[in-house]
Amino acid sequence: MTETHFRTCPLCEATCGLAIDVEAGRITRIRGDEDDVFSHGYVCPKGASLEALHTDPDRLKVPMLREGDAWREASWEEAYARIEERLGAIREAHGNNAVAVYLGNPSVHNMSGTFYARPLLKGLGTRNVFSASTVDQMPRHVSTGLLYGSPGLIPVPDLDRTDYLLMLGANPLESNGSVCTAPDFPGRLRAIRKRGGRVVVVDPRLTRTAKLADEHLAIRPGSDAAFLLALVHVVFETDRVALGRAELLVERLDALREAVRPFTPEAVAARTGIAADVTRRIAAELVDAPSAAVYARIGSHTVGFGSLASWTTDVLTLLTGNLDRPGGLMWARAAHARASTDETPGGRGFKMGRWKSRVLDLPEVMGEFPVATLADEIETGGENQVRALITVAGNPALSTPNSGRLERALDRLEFMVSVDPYLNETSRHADVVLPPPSPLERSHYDLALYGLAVRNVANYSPPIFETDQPQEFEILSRLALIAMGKGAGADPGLVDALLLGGVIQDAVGNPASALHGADPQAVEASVADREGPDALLDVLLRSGAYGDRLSLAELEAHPHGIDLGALEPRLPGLLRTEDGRIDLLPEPIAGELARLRIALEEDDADGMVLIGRRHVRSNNSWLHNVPGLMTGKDRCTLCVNPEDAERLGLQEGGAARVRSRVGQLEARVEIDASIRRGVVSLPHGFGHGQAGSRLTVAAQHAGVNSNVLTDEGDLDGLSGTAVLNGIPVEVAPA
Ligand SMILES: Nc1nc2c(c(=O)[nH]1)N[C@H]1C(S)=C(S)[C@@H](COP(=O)(O)OP(=O)(O)OC[C@H]3O[C@@H](n4cnc5c(=O)[nH]c(N)nc54)[C@H](O)[C@@H]3O)O[C@H]1N2
Ligand SMILES: Nc1nc2c(c(=O)[nH]1)N[C@H]1C(S)=C(S)[C@@H](COP(=O)(O)OP(=O)(O)OC[C@H]3O[C@@H](n4cnc5c(=O)[nH]c(N)nc54)[C@H](O)[C@@H]3O)O[C@H]1N2
Ligand code: SF4
Ligand SMILES: [Mo]
Repeated sequence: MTETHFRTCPLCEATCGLAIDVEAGRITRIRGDEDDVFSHGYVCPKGASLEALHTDPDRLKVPMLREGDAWREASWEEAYARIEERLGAIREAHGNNAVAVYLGNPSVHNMSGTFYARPLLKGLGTRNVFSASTVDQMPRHVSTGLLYGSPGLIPVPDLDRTDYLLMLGANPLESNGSVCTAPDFPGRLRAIRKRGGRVVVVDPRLTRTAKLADEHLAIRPGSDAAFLLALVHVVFETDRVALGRAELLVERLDALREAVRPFTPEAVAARTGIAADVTRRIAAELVDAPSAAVYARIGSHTVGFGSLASWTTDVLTLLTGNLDRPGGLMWARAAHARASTDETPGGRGFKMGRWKSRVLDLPEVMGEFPVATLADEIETGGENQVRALITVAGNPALSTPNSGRLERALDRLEFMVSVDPYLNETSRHADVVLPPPSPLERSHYDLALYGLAVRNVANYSPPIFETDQPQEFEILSRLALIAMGKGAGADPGLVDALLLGGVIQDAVGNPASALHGADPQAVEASVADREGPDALLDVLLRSGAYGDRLSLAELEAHPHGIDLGALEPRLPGLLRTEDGRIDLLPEPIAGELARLRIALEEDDADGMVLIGRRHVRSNNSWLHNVPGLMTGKDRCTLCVNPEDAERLGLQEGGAARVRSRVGQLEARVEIDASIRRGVVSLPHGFGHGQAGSRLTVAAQHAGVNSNVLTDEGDLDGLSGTAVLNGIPVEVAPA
């Protein structure tokens, strides 16, 4: 008998609904769930790979312990005991900061990671916290914090209603979208054009997304901030500022006008490679469009002025009257979010740099340091040196800059723990590896992504299969208890109780919550039969923005999800700046503007630069072990423009040596007219087949690691995010 389970795919940000057929305990088919309220049947090739992930013989089921150079399987109790002993000794001798933590990307796609990493961090009491955010979206958090007072209040382009989308540094036809949750992003883009709207893509490569657009601007890497500022300049110059819903909220409009005066389209054209008349026309189109949204992602953010670029996307949207209105940039209202206190703008405001990193004096942002400086903290002796590391759902050995140096640093650690289902390039350096269950063995609800969605949606999936492995929230709880000094044998339920107590307190104390005034013990009793994250989620839903009608039981009764409607205006109530207003020229931005003016003068346009790319059948570093996703031609190639290839003497399929300030590698050449002259592109997440790892399929498609070339010394000025695009390189035949 076939049973069909409906489940949200947890692999990327698109949150597609899957229909998974199971027969006698085995998956027989995975397809898109036609009835899913958000994705309507859309899937990408990765969705179906959940079966292969689940049955992957390389996926770990029991903890692995290092004995010298070899691995052996261990019981959970033995693994926790080893961790307690070693971490305890290191912290006792060297203090809390001697233990660092790195949280990787999948921890955001997983309720365990989202809820239970915090008690671990709290228990450890370390300032050495790092995450994939500083090789990704931290610039977006910084600009969001500066504009709206809280780094989580990120607005998204209202894709389904916009008349004009200016998209920079994003390739959703491969990535399926980022910091903008929109299943079938490609279809939503096509729909803009079908209803008579216009899509403009700014990217050094003529990507599949750019091909779908009305217009492609092949910008020079690293110059998006300059281009966007020139657009702002033109909006002022042509006197077309129309603030719309932000009219009574903005401050220092005149100061901004002055600050962008130098960034004329002519002044930035050499840097951006975009002709001044094109910039002027795009600005005019933006202001003339009935509605417009400016959306930028990783190609614009992981560069030297990434936070400035991110800030300018919002400011441009705001100045053209498109902030917080249908078709512009808008805010989602997630079902699990605190019941709305939208009526009262104001708050504590956004602060960064409250403390600094030990070695390079880099400011913390959102309580963490740039992962680019992790190696510094491990290698540099002295008080507070990092001697132990815990990685959760991360593969920094492949995903962070100057990975050659980081790998050497990992070898110097006195102790390392990885919470990870694989022995891979990172966990091979660990002393203990703790494997969580597969995605199909846990419940799922997209805590992080529904706050970034282009519609208000809620969808919960129960686990499909049972498992003997502890759930990841239990693993993280056990680590938290060790960190709190309660010992490896303590009851993990203590952590659940701690988290639940906090959530219930908020729920009953918040006047806007449907649980306001309820008896905390009664609320606790009402979720007594729910496990870990599910209990927390239920209380959040019942006390959230739709708490009068939503609960976990209600979501369980709707396996295809519940549509809560199109995005709605949220200003001014959601603003969390101290004065409840939007400062158009905060001091950190003024500083970046000054720095950019100098950089524009110093620009030299001669050398080659490296950028990254994604392929729809990849997911950063960790889906290369799925055979079905690795068929077809080699994807880890260096794309080179035909004119550059000829000038440099590179042959199709031949080997090129690529050298940067920090490293070098050899890659196979793919001559590709779609890439801008002077730019080469290599995907990240490859470089498999390392000794001590156990990724049989990935090792057969090893490829090379592009982060051997990226420079840990080159960071976005405000957020400390690594520069991963626009790396100066020399390219020659190998
Ligand atoms: N298939 C697949 N999907 C994924 C992932 C994956 O690895 N594979 N990863 C997921 C993750 S973690 C993320 S964060 C998202 C990222 O999602 P996206 O931001 O859409 O990422 P990319 O597809 O890498 O697109 C970035 C684009 O920026 C361009 N670019 C490079 N430098 C510049 C520049 O200086 N300026 C401009 N304007 N463009 C530039 C590149 O050519 C590329 O086309 O994707 C997610 N989805
Ligand atoms: N050059 C260059 N570098 C980049 C990028 C780029 O565009 N160019 N993109 C950057 C971006 S956007 C990101 S997000 C980072 C990603 O950087 P990371 O998050 O460090 O790396 P991932 O490749 O996502 O590795 C995820 C790890 O989590 C494990 N894992 C998978 N599922 C689970 C789970 O449920 N629980 C646990 N505990 N572990 C799990 C996998 O086995 C793998 O080891 O890479 C960044 N690096
Ligand atoms: S686009 Fe693909 S990987 Fe992303 S959620 Fe949908 S099916 Fe999963
Ligand atoms: Mo990412």
